[in-house]
Amino acid sequence: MHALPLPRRRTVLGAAAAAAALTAAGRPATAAELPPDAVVAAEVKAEFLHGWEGYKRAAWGYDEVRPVSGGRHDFFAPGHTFGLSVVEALDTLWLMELDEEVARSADWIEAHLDPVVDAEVQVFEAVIRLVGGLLAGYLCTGRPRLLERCRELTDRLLPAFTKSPTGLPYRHVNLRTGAVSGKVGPLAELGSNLVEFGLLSRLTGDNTYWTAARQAYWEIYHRRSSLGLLGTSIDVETGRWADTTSCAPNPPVDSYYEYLWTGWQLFGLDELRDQYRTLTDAVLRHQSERSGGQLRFRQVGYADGATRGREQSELGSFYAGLLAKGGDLAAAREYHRNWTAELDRHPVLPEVVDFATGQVRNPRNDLRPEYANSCYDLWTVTGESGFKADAHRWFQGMKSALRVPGGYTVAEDVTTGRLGDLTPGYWFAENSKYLYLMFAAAPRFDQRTGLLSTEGKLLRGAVRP
Ligand code: DMJ
Repeated sequence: MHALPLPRRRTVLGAAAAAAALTAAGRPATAAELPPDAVVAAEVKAEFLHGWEGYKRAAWGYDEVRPVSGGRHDFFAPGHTFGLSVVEALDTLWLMELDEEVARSADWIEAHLDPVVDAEVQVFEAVIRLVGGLLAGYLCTGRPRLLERCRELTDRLLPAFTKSPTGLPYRHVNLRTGAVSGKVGPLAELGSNLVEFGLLSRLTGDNTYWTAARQAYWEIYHRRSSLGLLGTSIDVETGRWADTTSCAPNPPVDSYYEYLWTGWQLFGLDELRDQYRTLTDAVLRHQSERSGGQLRFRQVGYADGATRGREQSELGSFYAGLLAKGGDLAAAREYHRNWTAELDRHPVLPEVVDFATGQVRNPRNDLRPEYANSCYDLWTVTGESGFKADAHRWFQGMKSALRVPGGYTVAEDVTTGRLGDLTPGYWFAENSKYLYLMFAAAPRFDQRTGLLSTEGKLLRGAVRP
């Protein structure tokens, strides 16, 4: 889903550091052994600031920092910055009550974020990261220009929907010219927009955005097989499946399912809840594979349910939290246990594992937040401190293995400890936020009504001082 370019410079963890990382993640703390909440919350905030200061020092105003070399990375288009990390960090900074940083970031966005730039952007990433980030920033700070920017940007993304014969969005759009490209899109890209577009329509009173996203959802749902399964990708011009494998909950379909549930929570529209239920029942029925109290999901043909693969991506680990929120708590626990067991084997989770053989298929770690996201969701649903212990252990693993003087970085190989050189923008939106909301009595977040997007953006529950 996120084709992160390979870092230019490579760093190898020293043997001692790698061993320390393995030890740190090797033994899970029990809930009773956890340090006091306030101590963990302070540590989480300090680590977030370590990454943030590293970004500010080396790459302020650029999309992403390369924390080892001190370089910068343009995420959307070479030669263009959207200040992605600033937008990603904004609501996290606000929740952590770092108000000087909030003001500095919002000022930068208002002065520099150009939504009309002559650049081709990936619609999905622009929606979940930039549109979502601007919406969250507006909800947190109340600064109207953030909402204006958000609307300007979304208007520039709309041709991806309106130029498509089916209403399913093209993958890319040029923000200045409106030219579209990329006619075969995976479900996560076609369908992770409902929440941001719906919220924008609600805030502006203009239904254009909501109507476009809702049509795309129905276009996908209608194409389910008689088993109730969906394929992986669709040609948006013909409406035909380009790949008929049901690979849920892995990428590149992952957040499509999440948006049905979050959309139902945010807008209370029964059709979203019903679509979620029908599709989730089918995934649980036809893709589940259990052993030793753990649940995994096979890849299957969407029409016949025949097995096509047994790989699982770290990105799919968010699904435990989604299953819990959707009422499938037993399955959620079993699936989460499978990822916790993976953490017994590696200091930080590898990108892809073959669960039939236990082999690592992709040894990278892209500083992803999905396991912590599930810990947070499972904790909010159950109130059980065991999930805080899981999150704490994950945090310590990340800190031990991926912390560098310039912030936090991806790993090229978790089995050898070889590091890369990038702090992805989502690290500022998600990793620390889930931890912070679990351990800090965050006065600016209403835990009862609070709702976050797939990118960890605050959609509801901001308590303004
Ligand atoms: C984030 O951009 C979002 O969580 C998205 O839904 C998929 N995962 C990445 C981070 O791994």
